[in-house]
Amino acid sequence: MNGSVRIIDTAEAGHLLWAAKDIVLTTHANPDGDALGSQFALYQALRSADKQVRIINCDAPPENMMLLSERIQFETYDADAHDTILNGADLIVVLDLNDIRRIDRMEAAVRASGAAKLVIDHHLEPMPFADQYCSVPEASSTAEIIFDILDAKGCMVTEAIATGIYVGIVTDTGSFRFDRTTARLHRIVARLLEAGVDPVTTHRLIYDNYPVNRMRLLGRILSGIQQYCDGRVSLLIVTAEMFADTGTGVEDVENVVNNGLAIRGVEAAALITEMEGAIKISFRSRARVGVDNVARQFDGGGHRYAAGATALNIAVEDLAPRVAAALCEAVRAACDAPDT
Ligand SMILES: [Mn+2]
Repeated sequence: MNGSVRIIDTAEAGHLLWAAKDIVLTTHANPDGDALGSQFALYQALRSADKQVRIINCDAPPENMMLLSERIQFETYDADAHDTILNGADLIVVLDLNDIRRIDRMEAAVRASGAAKLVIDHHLEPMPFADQYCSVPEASSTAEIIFDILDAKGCMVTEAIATGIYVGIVTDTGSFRFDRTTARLHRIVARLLEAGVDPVTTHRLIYDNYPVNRMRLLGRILSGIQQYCDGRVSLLIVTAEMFADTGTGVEDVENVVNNGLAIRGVEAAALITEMEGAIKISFRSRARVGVDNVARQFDGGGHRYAAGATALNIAVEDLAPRVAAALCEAVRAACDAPDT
């Protein structure tokens, strides 16, 4: 843990939130279900405590988060409209990230703002930039931390709050199958269902609500899957050409990396996504293999079993063999170590 990062617990985080009047919530670029669900729940709770709250993100919510974005306003950052608001706030809450660079084009404005900054997050090893960190790496999701903050505060869990938290938990646990899916988490989920969450409709709106083009893109990606290291590493690649051919975008490859891990015998997988001006790498692994260290070799980071990095100034065909080699090395080190 970084020494210059001030860690606070959920009770203290609740105190800070309730002491503020004018609050901005923000999160990482290409916000996912956990980022948006956490914002949605916190927004609802703070609004019912009569706070001024705005959600300002660098990117708009994806289509499959309409169940949230139809109910409240997720504003997309525009310097002319929002810098004054960021400056005038008492508190900026940065959710679901441990590295300020992940707020992308909002970084300068958030850094420059005189508002206090609170990070609420579950990624490992937060980088110092905010005043306080409610950092809980053992949490399944940022949404689970939000639940604990609101619970410690004695805040009533309404249907709206419960829905936001549920969306965050479901998406970050891969529908209750990833690491950190605990008995405690299921007890929280029971309370969310009691508060009125409809799991059937929620799941359908998030996962069974894709445009057909996404499926055509998925077909292209999966048919090109590569295997290395005796079938223990799989690599998926999506090029700018595939996006163009199928009329899709980066938001359509969310979670696609998990297909690489769904193959028998695979211990680690990566998805390489060619974007405009950069290449995104998503890593996944299971059991003995950790990919956080692999991501760090590419200047990224994340969790043990789910991590990511961004590569610049390199072509996909040059990057792919390096990613494959790094994953093979991690698999061999973890699985082929001689018994001592
Ligand atoms: Mn998360």
